[in-house]
Amino acid sequence: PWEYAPAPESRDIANLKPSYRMFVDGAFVDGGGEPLKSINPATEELLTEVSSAAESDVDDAVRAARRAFEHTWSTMPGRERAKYLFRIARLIQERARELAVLESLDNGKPINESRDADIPTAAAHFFHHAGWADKLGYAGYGPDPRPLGVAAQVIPWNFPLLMLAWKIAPALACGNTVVLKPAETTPLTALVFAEICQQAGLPPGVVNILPGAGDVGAALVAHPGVDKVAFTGSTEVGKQIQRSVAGSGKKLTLELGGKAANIVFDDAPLDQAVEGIVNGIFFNQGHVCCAGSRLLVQESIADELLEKLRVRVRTLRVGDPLDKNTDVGAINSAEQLTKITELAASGDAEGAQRWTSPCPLPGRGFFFSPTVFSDVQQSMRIAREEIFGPVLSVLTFRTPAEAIAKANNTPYGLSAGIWTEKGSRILWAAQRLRAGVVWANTFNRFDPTAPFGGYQESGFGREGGRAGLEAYLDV
Ligand code: TXE
Repeated sequence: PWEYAPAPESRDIANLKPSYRMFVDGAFVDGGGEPLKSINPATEELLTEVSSAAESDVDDAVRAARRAFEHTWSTMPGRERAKYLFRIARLIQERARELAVLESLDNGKPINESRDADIPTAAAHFFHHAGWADKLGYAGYGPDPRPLGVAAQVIPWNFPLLMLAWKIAPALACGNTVVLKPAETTPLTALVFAEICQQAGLPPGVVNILPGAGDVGAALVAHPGVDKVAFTGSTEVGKQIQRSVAGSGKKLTLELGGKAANIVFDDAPLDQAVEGIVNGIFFNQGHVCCAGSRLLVQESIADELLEKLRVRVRTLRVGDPLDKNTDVGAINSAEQLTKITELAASGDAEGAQRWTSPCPLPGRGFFFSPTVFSDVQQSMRIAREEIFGPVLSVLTFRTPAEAIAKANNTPYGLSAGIWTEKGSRILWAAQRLRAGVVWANTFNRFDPTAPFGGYQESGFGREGGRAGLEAYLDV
């Protein structure tokens, strides 16, 4: 084990404050809940304190959003809403360095990921949706699609600012107002986003940010003043929310867990596939709903591919999220580390072969070594349950039909990957895989123009592109 401390200047770059407040009706205010303690997962040190909402704050925020919806935002011409969204996008770009460092401090993800993926993609979502705001009549939903009203949005901790952008940008473009609850372990960039809304001159009440734990999320989605609920998180909580809004007339979209198959056929370019497998499961410590957590490899090339994979995984650097050379950062919380550790132990107990990267881990903080399980059977927990960590389960297949059957043998259906040189096989497989996204000879590619969402227990509704607008419009 080795010790490190984050560079002291990182707190200054992130503009870290001793405390943060909620954002309601255009102002930063104290919430009535027990303040959240924000921990740096890479050091276990206290970063800052964040005011948390009580039930009465939920009511205030929903009322503010309703007033803003009725009096300013829904009646404003789309071209005016577009100007605000463009301004927000540009301000995210201007404050990108601050946001990236803050995201890595709060979440534990490597700075090269927050810098090159999270923050620029968040800005891209606002640019993309700014473009829609005055063109909704051309979106294919009729000449005059209407906004729904007040959107209650609950997001997870794995991509804090990016999930916020996926939720808020389309809602605003379509003329809705928003009350968003960030995850309890990662509220900080959402509150900087609130500052950006102020800087952009967004009318009060259009965006409200309520930090808090699950009880705040539950009160928010159940509030009678809400017209639309959008949730990204665990399948378990997604089902609770589905029950909570049942019969209320609220429109609902859910983006839940996954157990994606990354399928490598015997004709695949292996070195390229290895890069995609590594990206698929070790990007963001595997805290990715569409992570390629099951590798399905054709039996004839399994030994060769696994050897190449181990050689590559050995080169991954695990550790300080603020070091630009780090590939795998910290696990977001002690709870998540416990979950990963327990699920990996079930793999040992059920007879899978564990291989662990030899990279030494820091002596404190929440870290988990990149891990590859081989000899995995479909019945094992590590083949069925979402681990949401840097743990890959390797299964083999002999025929293409067997690959599809194994890939689809899951209650989830968010994403899948195919590696093959044959174009016809890509189309054949994509038609048969029950997954919202199928990547071919690549993985984890995101673009605001492309719809993203699941089948089965991975949820329903799409985010991004023209299809994503439907979730925020009455058509
Ligand atoms: O999720 P929760 P957790 C999966 C992943 C992970 C597991 C648990 O497998 O290991 O879920 O993570 C709010 N009503 N994913 O416990 O609890 C909560 O405050 C309304 C996959 O963090 O679902 C947070 O803001 N809201 C996933 C958000 O829901 C409630 C991303 C998500 O937390 C609530 C995250 C309630 N009753 C975890 N209870 C993905 N799809 O990417 C909690 N929340």
